[in-house]
Amino acid sequence: MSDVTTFSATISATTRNGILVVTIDNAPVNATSADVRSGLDKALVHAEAAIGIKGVVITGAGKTFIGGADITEFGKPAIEPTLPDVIEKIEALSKPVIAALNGAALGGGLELALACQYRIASPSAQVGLPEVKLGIVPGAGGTQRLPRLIGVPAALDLIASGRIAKAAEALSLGILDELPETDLVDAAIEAARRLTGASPRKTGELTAAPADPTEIDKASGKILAKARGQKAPAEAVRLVASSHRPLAEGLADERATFLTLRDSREAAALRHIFFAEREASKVAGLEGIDARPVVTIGICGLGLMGSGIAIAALAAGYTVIGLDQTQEAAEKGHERIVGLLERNLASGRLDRSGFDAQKSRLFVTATDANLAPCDLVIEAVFDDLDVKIDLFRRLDKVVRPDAILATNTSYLNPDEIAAATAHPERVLGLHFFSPAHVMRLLEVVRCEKTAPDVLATGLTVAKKLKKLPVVTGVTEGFIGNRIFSAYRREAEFLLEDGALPHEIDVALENYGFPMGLFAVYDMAGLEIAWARRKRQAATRDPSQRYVEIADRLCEAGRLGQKSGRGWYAYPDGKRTVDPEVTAIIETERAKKHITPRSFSKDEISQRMLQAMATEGEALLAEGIAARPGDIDLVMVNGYGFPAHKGGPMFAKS
Ligand code: T1G
Repeated sequence: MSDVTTFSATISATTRNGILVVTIDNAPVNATSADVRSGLDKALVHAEAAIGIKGVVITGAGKTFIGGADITEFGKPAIEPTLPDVIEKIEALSKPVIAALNGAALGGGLELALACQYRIASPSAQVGLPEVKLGIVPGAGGTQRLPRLIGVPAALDLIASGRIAKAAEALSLGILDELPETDLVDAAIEAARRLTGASPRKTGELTAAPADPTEIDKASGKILAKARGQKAPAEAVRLVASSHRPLAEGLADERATFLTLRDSREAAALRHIFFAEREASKVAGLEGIDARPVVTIGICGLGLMGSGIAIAALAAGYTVIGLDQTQEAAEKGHERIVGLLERNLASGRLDRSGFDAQKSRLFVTATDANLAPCDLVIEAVFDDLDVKIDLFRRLDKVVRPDAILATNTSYLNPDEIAAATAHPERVLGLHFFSPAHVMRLLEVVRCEKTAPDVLATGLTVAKKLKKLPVVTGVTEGFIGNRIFSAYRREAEFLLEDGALPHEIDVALENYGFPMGLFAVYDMAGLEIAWARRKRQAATRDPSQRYVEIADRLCEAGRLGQKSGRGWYAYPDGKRTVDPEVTAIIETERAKKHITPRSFSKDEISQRMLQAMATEGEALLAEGIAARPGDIDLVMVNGYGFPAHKGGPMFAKS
């Protein structure tokens, strides 16, 4: 076994056939930390000087090549050498450097590979420059070298969207040179030897053809339209579109832009979301608790929500047994689910074998007893307490005592449902967001009696369903709907105080929401909230401010877009400010002797933010939410809160 040279704690190398094979070993994702950069720098100096070394291969240990720069170092004093220093040394080396991508090469990882003379990858490798998703731009040459390698339009698509490309696409784009069938490092050594003495392939020395403005607009138009006030995507477009400049000039502009964006509030917000997503599934008290095995999932109620959950479960590899009230309803549910699978097949999201495999794991029935094999049953039936309690009591007689029962209820108290069953410790809430096969967010509701391993199972299943699980305690509306209710209440207070629906909606869209609250309200329909307000009327605290405007609208038959009128009018389907609504609002103000005043966009958005943050603080104080980041994740992933503002708790911090 050839001897190993250690250049730093995370960088070691062996020499094989005159090629220095450098391995980056910096768990968990080989981020280019200061130690990685220092070790690479020393290895390159050694390779340049050593007569016996003819070339260099750089590869990663584990399942990632390099997951990117070490974002935990952001905001701390820079430690030399910087990543651009290392990358410049790679490109300047007099001997060929080969990147052997054993896994994902993202951000700085791809930038390092781009400076190598040859890039080969394992079939599982992925490449991407996802920096815009962190509110920054590539800061180590990506916006300058990638367009030189694959042209401006293709580079724009990857950099401005931050999307990840699989190995085959990367090969066809020209980012990768080879996907060897043989051992990756052996093939890389072979490539290094082939390139020894050949004319060097230096990406930085390629010239990027000047970009055609129509190409730029085509490649970036959609992305910028979705940016909704974010700076990074537009800066990424600017840098890539001007990559025909001399390399040094482009690199200097890119680095300065990266440093400015890296220290921005927007980037801090997106890093907050990035780390919050990874914190959310670390639940106190579950360390060392194993999840129960789940192979077969029962789904009760095969309507829109149940079918969406079934699609997610089938895609995750589970067997699904769907139950509905009658065989006819069950068959209709089966049709609905297969229809969704066929849409996935038609769109290319599923290939034929995947479609057949998933369809073969779907069963439907109207007989409770057929749910006996289920390890987990999720109910998505009508949101009525008696209906759910009756169902869980029936299921108690059918499924094994260790099978888990999950309620998808949005507003009912899962503790009441659990209390009605024989084994309340096996009950938890899995609150999906509709459409359940699209929305990532999943509130995992820890009921009073939920056993730890049942909660751990909920989290494990959520991850397998490719959901973003956030644990919540039991309160009306859990985290998301409770905050949304506070946000809606504040909006109605603002109406009484002098603002109009469209003014509030414009302020929220200006802040970064994709749609204003009242427009969303009209789309969802006003009747469900009206029914809930009527249910609560008898027990409403008279000392609490209550706004009756929404009730007046509903009483006037203004139930939202479907009824043609709601907070807005919809002549020929177009959302339009309606003077009738303004008159209703003015009447309600007069009843309370309120003298209306005008509000600026900022005042409106700050009042709405404050209402959400105040409710969030209450959820933390009550132990319903474990950490502010969890609340931010729910509002960003379930309610359209702009991720580049970090969520209500971050935004008000
Ligand atoms: N820096 C520091 N820590 C990171 C990290 C990074 N770049 N990426 C992940 N981690 C941590 C993460 O917080 C978690 O920590 C653990 O690694 C496992 O992560 C100069 C400036 C690589 C696809 O945006 O997309 O390069 O919770 O659960 O599911 O131009 O991590 O264990 O304590 O996500 O296997 C650009 C971000 C950076 C990619 C692996 N790169 N990472 O997924 O693991 S900016 C990115 C990912 C940049 C340059 C610029 C994924 C992954 P803990 P994980 P995974």
